[in-house]
Amino acid sequence: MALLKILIFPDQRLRTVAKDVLDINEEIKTLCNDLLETMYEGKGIGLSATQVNIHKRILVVDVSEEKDSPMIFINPSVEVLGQEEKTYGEGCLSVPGFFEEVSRPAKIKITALNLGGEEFSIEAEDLLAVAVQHEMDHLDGKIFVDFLSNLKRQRIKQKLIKISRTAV
Ligand code: GNR
Ligand code: NI
Repeated sequence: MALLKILIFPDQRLRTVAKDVLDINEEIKTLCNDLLETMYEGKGIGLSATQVNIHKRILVVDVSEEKDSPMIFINPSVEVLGQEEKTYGEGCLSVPGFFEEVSRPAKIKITALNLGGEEFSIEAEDLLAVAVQHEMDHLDGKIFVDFLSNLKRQRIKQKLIKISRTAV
């Protein structure tokens, strides 16, 4: 097990579009475990491979209270169910210290591969739907700040650049 280094906005590597996983081998299994460990260490509810500079279509989430329900999605796809949208105050381990309201489809169906290479589908709403859509965006090079006004995004960017300059 290993903790991975998380890229911080506005790092351009966060803009990379991830590629499908072609073979679920030991390297991929280790990566999934390392993603979960890194997510738990960062007190996150989700993490994408993109955020640790590995541009493969893998995301992990755990939205449980007890932090005992890890979920792994390989090559995930999302289908929106219904028209309802919900707004949630989102944060991101790649945008530390900032929380902003983002509106997204309330109910989705996720189809993905598990570590055994088997396809599965689940329906999600509430925090799970938010987290999976937030992570899916990362795999496509998108970040939640993209949904904010240019002014807000610019302010967040300048503050994080300043912090990264100050930190050693
Ligand atoms: O830990 C996280 N919390 C969170 C809160 C609201 C909406 C999305 C998230 S995901 C985030 C972890 C993260 O950055 N995943 O990419
Ligand atoms: Ni994020």
